[in-house]
Amino acid sequence: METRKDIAVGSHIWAADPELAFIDGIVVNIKGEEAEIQTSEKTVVANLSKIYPKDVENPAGGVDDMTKLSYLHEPAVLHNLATRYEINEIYTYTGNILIAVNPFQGLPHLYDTYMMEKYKGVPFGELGPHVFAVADVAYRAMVNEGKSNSILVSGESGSGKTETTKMLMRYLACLGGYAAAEGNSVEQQVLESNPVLEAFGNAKTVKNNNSSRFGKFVEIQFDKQGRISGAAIRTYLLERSRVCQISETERNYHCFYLLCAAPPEEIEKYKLGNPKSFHYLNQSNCYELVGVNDANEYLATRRAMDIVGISKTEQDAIFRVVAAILHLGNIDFAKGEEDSSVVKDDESKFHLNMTAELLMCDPQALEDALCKRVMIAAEEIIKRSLDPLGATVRRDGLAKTLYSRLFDWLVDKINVSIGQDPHSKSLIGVLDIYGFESFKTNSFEQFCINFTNEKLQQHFNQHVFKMEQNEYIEEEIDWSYIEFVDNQDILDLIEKKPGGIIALLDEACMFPKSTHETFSQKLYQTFKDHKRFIKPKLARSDFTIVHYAGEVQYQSDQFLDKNKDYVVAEHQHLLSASNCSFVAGLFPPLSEETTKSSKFSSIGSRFKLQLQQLMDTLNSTEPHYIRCVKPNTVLKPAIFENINIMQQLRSGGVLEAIRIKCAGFPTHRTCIEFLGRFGILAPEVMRGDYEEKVACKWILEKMDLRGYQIGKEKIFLRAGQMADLDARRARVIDGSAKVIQYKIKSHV
Ligand code: AOV
Ligand code: MG
Repeated sequence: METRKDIAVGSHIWAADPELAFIDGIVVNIKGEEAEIQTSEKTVVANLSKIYPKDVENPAGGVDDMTKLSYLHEPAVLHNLATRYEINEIYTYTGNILIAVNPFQGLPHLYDTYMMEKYKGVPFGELGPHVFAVADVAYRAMVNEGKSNSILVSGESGSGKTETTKMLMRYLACLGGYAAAEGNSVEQQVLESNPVLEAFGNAKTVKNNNSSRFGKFVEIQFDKQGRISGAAIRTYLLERSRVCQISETERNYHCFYLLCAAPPEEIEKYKLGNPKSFHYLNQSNCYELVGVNDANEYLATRRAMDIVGISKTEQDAIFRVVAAILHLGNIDFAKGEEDSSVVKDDESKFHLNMTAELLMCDPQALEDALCKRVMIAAEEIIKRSLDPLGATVRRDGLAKTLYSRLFDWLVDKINVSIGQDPHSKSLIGVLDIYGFESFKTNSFEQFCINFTNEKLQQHFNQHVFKMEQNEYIEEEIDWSYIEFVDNQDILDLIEKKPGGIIALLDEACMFPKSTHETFSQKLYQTFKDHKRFIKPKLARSDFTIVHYAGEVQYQSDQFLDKNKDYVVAEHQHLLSASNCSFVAGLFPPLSEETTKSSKFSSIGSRFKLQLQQLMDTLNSTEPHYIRCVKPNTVLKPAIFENINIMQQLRSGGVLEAIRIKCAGFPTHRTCIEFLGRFGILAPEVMRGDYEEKVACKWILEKMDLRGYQIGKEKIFLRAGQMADLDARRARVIDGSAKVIQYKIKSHV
């Protein structure tokens, strides 16, 4: 291996460190491939391939754009973010990608109206990095070029995506808003859709006290004058299991607690009480959120519902369904005759009656729908009893179905009420979607979420690559030999038709004898040579996908169940017959065909389709990226966990973007900057009266560098060349210092 030209004894460097990710020091000795490094605390030895040159001329407060870093590598990026975070500079650009580090504290001046005014119409990059700048550039591009734009916000749970999205929407509403002639303005409705959706789609998790449990794409439509004229909200994959199952320290969806804190007359009407008395809430010991008053939130949600156009009658029906779900969860079953089950005791009977009353359906029919299964076998209808466990599963199934239908209803209603502008030619889409997830156990939800992230990552890579190329084209330099590896192979593994994992899962779901084990066997067989697929040692049905952001091991045991979307026929009959038109409306009658066909509807395939539609929309827009970073796992301000953040930069594609840059010409400098820094390497050139570009060329040739490019105004250097030049520059400066010392000494 070639020894490194850019590292020598005396070089300031970063070395990999297991605790801090990287530590800085000075090389004091080099032996073969090993360097001895003096840090402020200790001496360490590191392989030359694991050390990175450190820019000692970096400004004290860091740089507001990573591309201004002399050395674009992991430690420099991390150090720059840390330096800025320390002084509450939470935003940093990487070219036109905005990195936002969650401050975990209110920084009100950062988002006030003064700030909004300040960013209006100012060219990108002129003011400090900010979400408003991203929204502004998207808006201007849309107004000036009539082209749709999109802003994609990503990052792991709790990193600040939803907060960022709200700021973007607020800024866009401010730019495109105008006083409505009557009623609530479109932009007001768009903004108030957030608290409504959060009440029903957000919950406290271990990672975030206000975690969105669904993905969201808000499409804001504008008229020719650049005023907001309509909006459409699309949501993705609400987490259904939370409705009846919550882990310790987490909560169910906010709306349940809000309703339990409603004014007394409503509590009386819905026969509610302490949340501790409900099975769907008391599986976890957490009921309250620090700093949140559920009673106030209830009223605020009601007000937001008024604004988005949900009538009082509808609101009443919505909360009736929410209350019904709580009562439903309290119906327990006991063993009846033979293998049947009965409603357990008087208390359960009370809840059964309450559920029926709130849903306005017949209590006996409800009991039957929970405890019995109707089988249709050759012209004959057989009613079979379910055992208590079977009945409980049914009960939870009904709760989940009701809740997800309710959520979908809300989204539809908001869309209808805000209204779409059929004439709008340009829109700004804002995407707030779940980031890459890897837990101890990963199920179908993580599979879908990570699939989404693979899709978006591909979009991101292509975009970053294209942007890079555009700059090269503008500067008229040769870029033809730059390549990058994308993640198409992982996408094929997941979504290829036929033969991808989703297709195989659907096949398994349609074949009555399949189990998760036969499904996994099929995967092992099909992908035994796929380099993105691993059968974990010792695992019987787990499988691992090598995602772009790292390996994730999935437990396949619930994949088949979770992929099947069906409403139990008895539940369908029961609720479509409800005397409440709202409840009946949640269960529109099925067409003959769907009732008869035994074909199931695949959640995975539907999700894949939704995702494809989303990608099509995004592909027709000019994208802007915001990468949110969660600085620590304790959700507190001023704590910056290096290793954790490195992992996020890696999985969020920030480092991937940098890798793409590095594959080309990571350092761009204007000729003037270049001469200012490196003129010292060729004083004879500087003395001559050369044109700047020619002078640069002379210096680069004298230094014997290869592969760089000189554009119209900028010098483009390959990875490592800047450090190489710096090392030589340091030697020259050091040399002349010694000469001066010598002169001084000989004078004495
Ligand atoms: P997420 O959307 O990325 O997580 P949120 O946007 O809900 O994360 O942010 C989590 C919490 O961090 C918020 O409730 C705030 O307390 C705080 N926070 C985030 N951004 C800011 C900011 N700019 N200023 C002040 N505080 C902030 V999830 O929905 O869980 O993936 O599914
Ligand atoms: Mg969120």
